[in-house]
Amino acid sequence: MPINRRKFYALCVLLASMVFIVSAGAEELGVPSESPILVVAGNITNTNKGSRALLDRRMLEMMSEAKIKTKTPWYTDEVEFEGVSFPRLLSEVGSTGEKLLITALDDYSVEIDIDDLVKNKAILALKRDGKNLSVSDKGPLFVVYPYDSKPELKNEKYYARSVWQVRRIEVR
Ligand SMILES: Nc1nc2c(c(=O)[nH]1)N[C@H]1C(S)=C(S)[C@@H](COP(=O)(O)O)O[C@H]1N2
Ligand SMILES: [Mo]
Repeated sequence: MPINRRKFYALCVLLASMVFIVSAGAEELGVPSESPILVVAGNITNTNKGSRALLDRRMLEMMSEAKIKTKTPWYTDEVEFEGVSFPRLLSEVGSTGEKLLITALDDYSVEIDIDDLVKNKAILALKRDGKNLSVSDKGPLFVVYPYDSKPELKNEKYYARSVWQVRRIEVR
């Protein structure tokens, strides 16, 4: 089939629009269909409620691709956590910041450099040993580090950054 110049341009425009639609879709955060369990605020570009990003369990499960198998100060045996890596979470919300203020249901909060979370491969865990973390078991969301991966993580500094019952993250 001969392709003339007109057809070639039309094809280019079509391909360019397809690429545009796909990439725009990738940045779309979506909206929660259940009660949100996490609010992300601050320096983010992908929002779904005013200036904030509200995420329900389903949305977080879609992003959940990270696992950490480790011993911890909280359980006798080694456990396996499953959840969302910080690079994934922060790309979904379009983070433009450098630090996170992570706040829990009991109002405990801690500010952590994003670089530290990423370098040490911390995750925002949704599950432990295949089961959703309940509020009575440090859920629904728990910041965990792979404590067994480096001696410096088995330390009060990192235990204090292991925020359980997380409900809000402010990107600063
Ligand atoms: N939600 C919440 N997470 C928290 C804390 C807290 O008080 N509330 N304390 C932190 C500190 S200082 C430490 S050392 C560990 C201790 O966890 P534990 O109290 O279950 O031993 O959790 C961290 N995460
Ligand atoms: Mo602590």
